[in-house]
Amino acid sequence: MTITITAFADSPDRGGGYARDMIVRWALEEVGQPYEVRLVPWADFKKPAHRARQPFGQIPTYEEGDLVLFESGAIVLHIAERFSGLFPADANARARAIAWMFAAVSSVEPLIVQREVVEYLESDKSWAGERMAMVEQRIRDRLGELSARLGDAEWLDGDFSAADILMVQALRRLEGSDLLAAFANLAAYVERGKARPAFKRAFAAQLAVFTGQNPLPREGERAG
Ligand code: GTB
Repeated sequence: MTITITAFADSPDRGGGYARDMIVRWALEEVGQPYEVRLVPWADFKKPAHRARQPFGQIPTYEEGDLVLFESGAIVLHIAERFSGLFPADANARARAIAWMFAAVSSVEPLIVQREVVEYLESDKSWAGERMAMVEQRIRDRLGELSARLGDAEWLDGDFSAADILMVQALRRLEGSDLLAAFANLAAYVERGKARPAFKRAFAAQLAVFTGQNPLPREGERAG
């Protein structure tokens, strides 16, 4: 059954793999499922046709037969349940992977998003400097906790899972700041995620929307 996702026709990240279709692309690449992409121009985001797929008029969405899903975390959860490769077989390990998925989207990423809010939407306010210092300290504290838990493990809980996709993508939002670099094991964790062939294919596919060039071939396909 054909899987179709939505993505920005004109992504503000200029193909940097930060827009949230990247999460869905990466998950689909990990499980080896081909997908089609419906590119949504800015003018169509809040139109009824797109809101029928995504009530807030955002990307990404996921369509598979009669199923229409929104929220990147829920989409990755569905992909991990539907196809093998992103969840452990053991029921308890799977429950822990789901807990880490929630941790990424509700305990780590919102703090990081706050920093972007200050940077992009509040920087002209008289209190922006003070607020940024507070927000960055909260991020440092949370990263310290995450770093302590990760220790020298490769992934969050045993083998690579759906949770690592969400966590790596959340932490990638700090690329270029010294906040991530201050925690060597977290920076290395992000690099491990980015080194995965599935990440590279997803990244190339997202970048290709921006550059108009063909993405990397998927496994088993010939380049050219
Ligand atoms: N909770 C939802 C989910 O996870 O699916 C959030 C979806 C969301 O924020 N979508 C954004 C969107 O559609 C795009 S990804 N925005 C348009 C709108 O709200 O009208 C967020 C994003 C956008 C841009 C960058 N960037 O330029 O680096 C990074 C991330």
